[in-house]
Amino acid sequence: MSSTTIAAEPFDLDLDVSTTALIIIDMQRDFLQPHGFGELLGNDVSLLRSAIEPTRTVLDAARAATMLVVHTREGHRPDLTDCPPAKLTRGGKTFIGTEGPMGRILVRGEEGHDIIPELYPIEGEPVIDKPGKGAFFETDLHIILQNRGIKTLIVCGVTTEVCVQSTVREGNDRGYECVVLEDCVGSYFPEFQAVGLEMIKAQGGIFGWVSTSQHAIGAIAS
Ligand code: TIU
Repeated sequence: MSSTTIAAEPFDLDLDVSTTALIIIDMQRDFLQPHGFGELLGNDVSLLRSAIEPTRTVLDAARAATMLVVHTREGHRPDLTDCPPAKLTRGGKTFIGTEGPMGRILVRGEEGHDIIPELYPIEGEPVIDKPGKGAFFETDLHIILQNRGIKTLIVCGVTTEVCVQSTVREGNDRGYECVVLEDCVGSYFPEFQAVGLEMIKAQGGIFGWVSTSQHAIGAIAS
């Protein structure tokens, strides 16, 4: 047991490093790299890229502490049979499965679907391929966490108001204490970044906590 406290909002949180996992959400090339799908849609990927370096420092600390590290990727089977029609043709436009700058968009096995080199998983770190925004929906994340006795999730990744929030809401409902690191998450929309973080910690931490990479590293290393 290695009990510690992470400085967080709306209040500091006690955790045990042995029952804490680092969850890195969808740090995929298509969302983060210049000339990827995200940029093709007109987004400024630098707003997401600022999360890479702080996340890497937390990842290093988690690996040094032999914490469970889980990576997720949003995407679908090449035949798209796991992609709901409502997602596939949203707004009358079809992006998923079409040819993008780094292969078929949001399709497993394609270059753009994979995780950026800076945060690439190493052996022993589960990678969760998820068809939805939340990492618990139709995946084996919950049983992986249960089998390791995980109670607390430290959450990084993109985007703050979409896949990060969906995952934190799902995790909170399953009984996990979820801490989002504000400098390790990113949004294409600065106002959503700010409000997305506010929502989590409002009302006494209605579905989680917000902290920073520095506080997380301090807690993990203590
Ligand atoms: N990973 C994730 O958040 N998927 C998205 O589609 N996010 C957007 O903000 N579009």
